[in-house]
Amino acid sequence: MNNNNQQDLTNNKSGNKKNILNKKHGIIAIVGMPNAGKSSLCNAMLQQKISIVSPKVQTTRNSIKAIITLDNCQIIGIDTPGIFIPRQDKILERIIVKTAWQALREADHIAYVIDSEIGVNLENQRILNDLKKENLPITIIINKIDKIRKSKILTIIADLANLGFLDIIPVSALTNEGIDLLTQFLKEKCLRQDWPYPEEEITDASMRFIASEITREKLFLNLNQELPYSISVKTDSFEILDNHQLKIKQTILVLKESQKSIVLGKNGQMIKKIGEQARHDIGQIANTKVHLFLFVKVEENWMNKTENFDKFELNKLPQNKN
Ligand SMILES: Nc1nc2c(ncn2[C@@H]2O[C@H](COP(=O)(O)OP(=O)(O)OP(=O)(O)O)[C@@H](O)[C@H]2O)c(=O)[nH]1
Ligand SMILES: [Mg+2]
Repeated sequence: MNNNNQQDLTNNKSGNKKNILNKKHGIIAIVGMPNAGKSSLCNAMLQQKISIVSPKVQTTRNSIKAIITLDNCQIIGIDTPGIFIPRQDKILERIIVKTAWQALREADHIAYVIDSEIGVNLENQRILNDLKKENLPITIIINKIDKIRKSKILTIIADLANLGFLDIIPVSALTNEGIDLLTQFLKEKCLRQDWPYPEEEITDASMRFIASEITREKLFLNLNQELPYSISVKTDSFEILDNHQLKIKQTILVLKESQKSIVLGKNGQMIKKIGEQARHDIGQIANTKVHLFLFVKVEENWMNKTENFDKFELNKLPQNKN
């Protein structure tokens, strides 16, 4: 976590101490279609939740780094939003996809995640074709193998070999099968000298940001269909109390009054449930008791406030990747 955290997480894995001769690191962009399990994989490799997960597509909107320090090596995995073809009039969709491609700029390796239930379909082929143009080494991760028969894994491996991919690791981010192997494999790919982050750091994201994300995850998990896509969460204040507990105030932005009513729920039941779940998870991650205050606000235009998004240079999006 970076210095804005006000509350720090530490690397909870043992065995990392002292072996600091010949330090090396690698920056690995974890990319793939929406819902392939990229964030779940990041969390599994790190053995700690930093990235939010839901069964809905487009859960991740920002790239976030998982810093996995193993012996002399720092694997920096960038969890990215899913890649898909965004609708031209949907600014948020365009930003999401742009963010994923931007992560490749700083990466020196691509880990491409395929949902094994989907396999090497046309969409995966299209993205892989585009990724080849980045001239970075690509490792393919076949995820969710707990859901399919072994014979299907072999078919996917054969399909990938036909496309010229040979570095293929089947895993399950849910059961952890293959995760150690994957981490060891990626470790071998790390070539750069030194470590960009201190040994105890596990992510570049602040606890403040993760707290907003956790609440957004609970909104994704509790609200139906399209509503989560109309919602943003911002942390207005983040205070460490004298007793080391956290006091956090967050605003949930929605686009219209009817959405506000749904988020609040009958007699405030929905917002209460979301608050309880978010408070629990933030507390677990920060390892302290959390006092969470949620407010719901209608801001018709939050998605289209271009001043928020200027840095994404939307007018410069390459046509085949937007
Ligand atoms: N059975 C099974 N489910 C998994 C596995 N990995 C992820 N999932 C589930 O797949 C869904 C999507 O997982 P995420 O990690 O949010 O996927 P993502 O690729 O980050 O999705 P976006 O951020 O929306 O692009 C969630 O319901 C996960 O619990 C796995 O190995 N096995
Ligand atoms: Mg994700």
